[in-house]
Amino acid sequence: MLIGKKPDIASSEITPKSLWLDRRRFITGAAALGIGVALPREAANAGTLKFTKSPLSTKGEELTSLKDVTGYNNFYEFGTDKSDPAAYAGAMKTRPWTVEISGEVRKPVTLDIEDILKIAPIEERIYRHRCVEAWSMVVPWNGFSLSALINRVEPTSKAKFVEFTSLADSKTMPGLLLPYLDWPYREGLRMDEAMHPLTTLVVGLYGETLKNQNGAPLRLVVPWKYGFKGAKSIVRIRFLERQPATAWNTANPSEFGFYSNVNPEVDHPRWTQAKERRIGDFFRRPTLMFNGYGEQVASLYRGMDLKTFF
Ligand SMILES: Nc1nc2c(c(=O)[nH]1)N[C@H]1C(S)=C(S)[C@@H](COP(=O)(O)O)O[C@H]1N2
Ligand SMILES: [Mo]
Repeated sequence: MLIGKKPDIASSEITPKSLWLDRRRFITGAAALGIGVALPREAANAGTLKFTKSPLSTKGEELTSLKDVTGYNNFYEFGTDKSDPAAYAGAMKTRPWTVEISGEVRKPVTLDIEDILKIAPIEERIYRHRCVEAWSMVVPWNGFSLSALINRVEPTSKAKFVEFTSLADSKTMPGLLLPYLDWPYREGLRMDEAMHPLTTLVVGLYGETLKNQNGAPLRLVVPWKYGFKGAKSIVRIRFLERQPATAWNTANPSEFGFYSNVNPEVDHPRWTQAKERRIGDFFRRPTLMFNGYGEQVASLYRGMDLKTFF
């Protein structure tokens, strides 16, 4: 921008000094680690996201620490221990990354992650995050409503469900060798659930791009459903006329339903869902119907028996 005004000035002189200092510090650090220093200057800032605060955020809840959100994870492709994803997911390559959007849409497209980041303004959305294992967190996710992407590809009238497929890369994912699930990880939503504004495509948390263990570069978050509905590291979004098979429902249909709405009245066959342990707390707390989002989403299920459609 300044170049037009002062064509004689060297770029090093118009770069704010603080940036150069940061860059120097970054390069020194990278060199110490033996990483090549021929990185673009942007790399020094890679990871920070610009965002606005969403009115959809849950209020009055204490945030779970960044350490717990990034250190206590379920991502079975990297192992079943809560510490496995943080330990092993770093091997997954998240650039370049494309997402195939196909099926019952007028405009099927394969989008680069860089273009997905520009679909809608990134927001901070603080949501309760409830795992089917009866623990919970409160996470400041960064992302935007899935509906923004859906509107772009113009679903046909036949599109009744949306299927999400995660990456399955045997070179970097040791968990694929084990038969917990029928890989790749797949999840699904009914079209009206997918279009609900709370349903979020997440690209970051705590104002930084997602770490691999949380599902970089793109994952789903559906705050009124158990955490497993939130497929990580998504490579395909497909629009379907019929309800898709999902990884957990296929593995154990009596334990994991398609809907998976957080519901304290429908126990998992092997444990109660009436209470949960908030990570960081000692005592358990009562679980809220629809994870506390009933006011926004209960109408989606009017007339449905939620014990049958669990
Ligand atoms: N691809 C993939 N996505 C996944 C999982 C997984 O094992 N593989 N685990 C699910 C489960 S059970 C939960 S509770 C959440 C955990 O998300 P978090 O680790 O970011 O808290 O991711 C969900 N998405
Ligand atoms: Mo979970």
